[in-house]
Amino acid sequence: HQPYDQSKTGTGGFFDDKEQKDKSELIEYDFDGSPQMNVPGDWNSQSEKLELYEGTIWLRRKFNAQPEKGKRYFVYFAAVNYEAHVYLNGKKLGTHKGGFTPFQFEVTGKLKAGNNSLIVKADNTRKPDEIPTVNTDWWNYGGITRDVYLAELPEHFIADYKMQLEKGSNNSISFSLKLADSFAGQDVSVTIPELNLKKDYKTDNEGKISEVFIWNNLTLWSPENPKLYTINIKSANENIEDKIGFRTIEVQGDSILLNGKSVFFRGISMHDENPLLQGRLRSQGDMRMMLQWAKDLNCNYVRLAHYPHNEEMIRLADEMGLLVWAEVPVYWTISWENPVTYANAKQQLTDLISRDKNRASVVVWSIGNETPLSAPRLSFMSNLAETARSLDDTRLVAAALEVHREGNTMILNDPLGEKIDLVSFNEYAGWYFGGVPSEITKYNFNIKYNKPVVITEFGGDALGGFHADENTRWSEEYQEALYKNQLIMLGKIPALRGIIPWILTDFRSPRRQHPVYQNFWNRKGLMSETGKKKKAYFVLKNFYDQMQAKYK
Ligand code: ADA
Repeated sequence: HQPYDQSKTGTGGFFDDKEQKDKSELIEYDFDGSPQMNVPGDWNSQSEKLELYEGTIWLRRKFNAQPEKGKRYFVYFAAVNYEAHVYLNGKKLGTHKGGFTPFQFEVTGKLKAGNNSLIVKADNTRKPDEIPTVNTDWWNYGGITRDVYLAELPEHFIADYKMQLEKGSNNSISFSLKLADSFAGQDVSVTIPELNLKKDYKTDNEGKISEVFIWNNLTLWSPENPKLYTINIKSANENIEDKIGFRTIEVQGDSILLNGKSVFFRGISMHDENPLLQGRLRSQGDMRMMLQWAKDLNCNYVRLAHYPHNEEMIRLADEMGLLVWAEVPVYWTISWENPVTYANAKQQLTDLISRDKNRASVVVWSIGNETPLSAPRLSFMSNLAETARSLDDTRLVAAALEVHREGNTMILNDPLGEKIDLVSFNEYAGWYFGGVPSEITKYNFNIKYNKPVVITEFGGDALGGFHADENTRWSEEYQEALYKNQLIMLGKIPALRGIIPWILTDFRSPRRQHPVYQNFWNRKGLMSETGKKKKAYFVLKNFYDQMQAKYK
């Protein structure tokens, strides 16, 4: 059972009901003899033939079930990229759009005793009005990329709960819970054994519980001490165990305060991609590897770009002590004026926040990346910012904003900056503009907002193992010099409170076949796709060691 708030749409996702009506019955083809595919797993990394495939694939799984009377059953998908049409025993359960967020269908009464057949038609065709849209700089891995569960639940099951510190407080814990229906009078107990805390509740007429209580002497969660408390939530027929950390994050002037103390984000970006396999991260081990690489670099912060990563990844970040920037795939130019596109973006943001709201590691909800200043995107983005805030006022809201240049000045006066908590932007001085690395220290900054500055991207491509002088593009020495000079240049920003260079490892990028800059691979990794450290890695690590000492 995954705590996941499905009240927003009834089924937890963005559904295309028309399509659902059109094809409600399925004639089941003979799948026997068809190739096997691992689930979870994208299809591109499982067969050479499918390496660059975008389109439709049908997947079937037969399974046994023994449904019991009085129980409810759900098929839960942690993610299918991009559009999923789901059938159980030939009957359509529904459709979901959005490649990175979870959804579920109730199958109570539809699940048979004995053999069942679950069929998913997954379609990762990119379309202009979708989120993300057609053009992105990452590979569009298709299929059932994350876990699938059959969940057996009691009648009045716990559909959702939230436990965290209230905004600005280090001892006031807000707890809320709701049952899947409005069953009143359900006994629910909450215990935190380590604190000797036990609370007994009864659900109200809406099947809900909501309380704020004071608890002093909590050990707060931080990257240095990622303290998680085991929480048990027990009702008549359910016993949920979770591990929850408590921490505060806020902005004061141009400082970011974590548990009331000024913090510098020693960040790195990563995709949900195992560079060794050139596929989505599948196992917990894969995910641990990526986060451990970030820890080895002495990061306290990861940007999980550019879409929601696996829930398991966020849980690991909680456990391993890494702050998280979580993002929705509002990337580059999308259909700003299409209300359906907006509804989709809003749904993905809502689902992300609903899924990860109990994770202490997540401190920033990012509503998008490099949305062009010239585009009619302000009301779209402002509404997303408001959505994030209204759903969760205990975290920061951010986006990678746009800068423009006048002579040697990078100017940030993007009006979206008014609506969000951090000044974040991507700039590629020394790679896409500005000459060779030694020349970029000429740049100055003119930033309109008195808010903490967290640089969301900088970097340049280097072929691991290619050595030359520091003016030779693609050499490790060029990238190394670029990092050194970026740090000098960015050091001129008084309110600099974090950097998140692009990117931890090289990654597949076959869609963006830029004739000059890249072909199939984006080589801006500090590590190659086999995990070999490039020279720039050590420049950043050294800087992070210094910043760690400075912000002790
Ligand atoms: C953009 C984008 C990134 C990355 C980068 C690059 O800034 O946000 O996804 O691809 O470009 O390497 O060019």
